[in-house]
Amino acid sequence: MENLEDLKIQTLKAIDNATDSKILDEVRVSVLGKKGAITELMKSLASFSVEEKKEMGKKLNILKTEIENALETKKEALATAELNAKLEAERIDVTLPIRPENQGRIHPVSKIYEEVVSIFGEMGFEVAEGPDIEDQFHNFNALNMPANHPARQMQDTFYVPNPESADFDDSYVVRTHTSPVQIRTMENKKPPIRIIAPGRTYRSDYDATHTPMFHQVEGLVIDKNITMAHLKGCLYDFVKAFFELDDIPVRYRPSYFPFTEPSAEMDIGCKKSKTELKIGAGTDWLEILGCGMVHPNVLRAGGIDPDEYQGFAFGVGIDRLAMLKYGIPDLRTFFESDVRWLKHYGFLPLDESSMTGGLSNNGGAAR
Ligand code: 2NL
Repeated sequence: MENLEDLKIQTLKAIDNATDSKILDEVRVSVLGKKGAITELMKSLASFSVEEKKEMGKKLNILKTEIENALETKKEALATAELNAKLEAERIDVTLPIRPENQGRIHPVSKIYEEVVSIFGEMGFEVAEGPDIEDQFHNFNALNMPANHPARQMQDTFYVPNPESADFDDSYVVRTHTSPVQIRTMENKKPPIRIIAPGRTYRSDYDATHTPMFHQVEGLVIDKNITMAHLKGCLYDFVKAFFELDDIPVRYRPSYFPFTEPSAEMDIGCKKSKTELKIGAGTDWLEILGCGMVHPNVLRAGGIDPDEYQGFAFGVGIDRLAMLKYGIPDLRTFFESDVRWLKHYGFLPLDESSMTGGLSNNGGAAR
């Protein structure tokens, strides 16, 4: 017990000399650990007299506190030094010029997204956005898809539990299309309405042409006396601008969507061969989007009187457009975050899309 002072001097010296937190921790264990010097001394007190116990116990406690404080101070100093060393090692000089081989690329989906927004923007459409997680009213019911409607099953929906209700009808969904954004717009805005709703959508599906997260642009026009002729003129102008062609054969095939009546699918003329797809000429057809006149029930759900107003709507898959325009064969590769893929199919940051500056800017950065 006489060498308590020695123990103190030695320990404080060891703490002072510790060059990293691992060594510091070894010092702590050697003194305060289960078999540490001070711990052992504390244990040995049991064999002392009451008086001695009191005196030694007090001394040991003071020493223990002193060492603990020294350890804590040193620990903080080491942490600061280690952080500074790390920051210094990872220092980046942001004023250095970019190395061309390391320059980032704009993802083809972002590129198409900007192109589509830019084309419809030029036609007078506003961009509307909404939440990825929706209630079933906005994602389904308001779109003329009541509970037990077969289209609900068709959509392979991801459901999200509602913490406030065990009733399945109250559970949320990750939106299966961007239509709920348009329902919300109808609820909040009086016609005339002319919006596009671009964004992420989700369905439980995975193969070469389907990924569980995908991108869609939907459009909605509502005003008095809107007819299918307006829809056809608008979409014709869109495909011409998008594929940068002065003329392009189009046809509409009857289709079915719960939210439109009548409904149609729009095809564009093309020439398909084993190795190539040429858009804008030829005797083959390529499906490009779905569209139709907004169903009266949908207008009513959005608070709009169908006897006073009519509308048309359409939905386009952005990822599919990107596959077509850039000849990318497998949709799954879009979301694998492979920088080599991005370098091949991506675009340089300054290749902004605009109707006046040119949409495609001569294709991808790599071509
Ligand atoms: C497709 C088909 C479509 C709509 C989306 C829509 C939205 C409202 C009301 C009516 Cl709020 N319709 N959207 C209409 C027709 C087709 O998408 O195949 N998309 C990839």
